[in-house]
Amino acid sequence: MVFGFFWKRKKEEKPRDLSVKELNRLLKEGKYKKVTELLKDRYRENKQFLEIYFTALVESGKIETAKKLLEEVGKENLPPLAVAQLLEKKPKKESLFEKFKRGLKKTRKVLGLEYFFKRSKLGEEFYEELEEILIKLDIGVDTAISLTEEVREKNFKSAEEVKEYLKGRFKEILSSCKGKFRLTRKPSVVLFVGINGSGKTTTIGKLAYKLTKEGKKVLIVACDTFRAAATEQLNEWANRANADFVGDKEGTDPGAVLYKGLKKAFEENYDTVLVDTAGRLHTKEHLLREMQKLVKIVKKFDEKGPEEILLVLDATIGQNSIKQAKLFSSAVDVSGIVLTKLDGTAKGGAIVAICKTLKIPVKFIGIGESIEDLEPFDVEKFVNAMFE
Ligand SMILES: Nc1nc2c(ncn2[C@@H]2O[C@H](COP(=O)(O)OP(=O)(O)O)[C@@H](O)[C@H]2O)c(=O)[nH]1
Ligand SMILES: [Mg+2]
Repeated sequence: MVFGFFWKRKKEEKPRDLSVKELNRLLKEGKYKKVTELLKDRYRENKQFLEIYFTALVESGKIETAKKLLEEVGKENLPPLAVAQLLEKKPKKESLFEKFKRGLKKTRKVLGLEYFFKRSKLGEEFYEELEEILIKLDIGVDTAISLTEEVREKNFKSAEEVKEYLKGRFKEILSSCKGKFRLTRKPSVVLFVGINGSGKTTTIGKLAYKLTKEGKKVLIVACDTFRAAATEQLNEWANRANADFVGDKEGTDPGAVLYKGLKKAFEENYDTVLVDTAGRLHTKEHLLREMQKLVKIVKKFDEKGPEEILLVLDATIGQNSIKQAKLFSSAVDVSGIVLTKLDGTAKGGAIVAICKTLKIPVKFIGIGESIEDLEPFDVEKFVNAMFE
């Protein structure tokens, strides 16, 4: 430790005494803001103050300040756990492309896409491995085989050329699934459907956050009344996203909750209504009928029905999600797909199979569990992030 770092306190100053014990107690109670205030001008007095101050900064999310301090004094002078925690936090200003890259890290890393295309020799072995990689990407076996065949016939000179060609082909295929999420009505009703665990509730929270940040007045309606925890979880997301919330107790008729929510939204001039639904009922038949019933109720308020019916699919199950999509599409007019958990899978290519088979626009992708981890699907950025 550089001793010069600590200021010598001037004699005439007689600050209120701060005991390390008291500060640690405040930390324990989670009063991080208070601790940072108390130590803001005094953390240089001794090492304990410095450590406590740094921990409080990290805990309270003052990432930039904490990083500056880390740079200034070095990690050897700070509590290792708090340093680790800080380093794990995502950089504040992540560009959209960086975000996509983070989201597709697994897809890229597990398959070694970055290295694969750095090879110098093209030959039988290369093409065989290429086919295998494309199959593992989960773009669909047929597509994997036919793309490999195409590449073979082109007689490219380098792996780099192959990569560029494939990127182009992926973009071509995916361009049929471009689709903007643009709400035009007031209120716009967005219905979220999908099986349990696919990420509906989380996606609603993330989307609500995006919309309220744009200044929209957002109402979230909890029609998954099958489980009590579902309503609670959604209510929490609504709070975090600064959206209003309508829900009822477990077992209430989802239609009744929706009616109540829509009435409020139409009377109180909301911009957007995000409707969460159950992902599992007693039978599939029952579930699909329930979705149809909810659409009918929306039509009582807006004869055109929901402006969007978004089907939420879990990317980690890869192409299996196609079956789910067909199931829901058989009952309601799905207008878009949200593909979640892309960050948690190497099957990022499944989007190609989904797109080819279903031709339903992908409106958003989920690339993490935090509130900012939802992005509009951008074909260019997506494909580039997958290969780079
Ligand atoms: N890693 C990751 N996890 C997600 C994402 N979206 C949702 N999840 C997680 O998936 C789980 C199920 O999500 P939930 O919204 O409750 O699904 P629901 O049953 O469809 O409402 C939760 O643990 C979420 O945190 C995502 O984009 N990435
Ligand atoms: Mg849910």
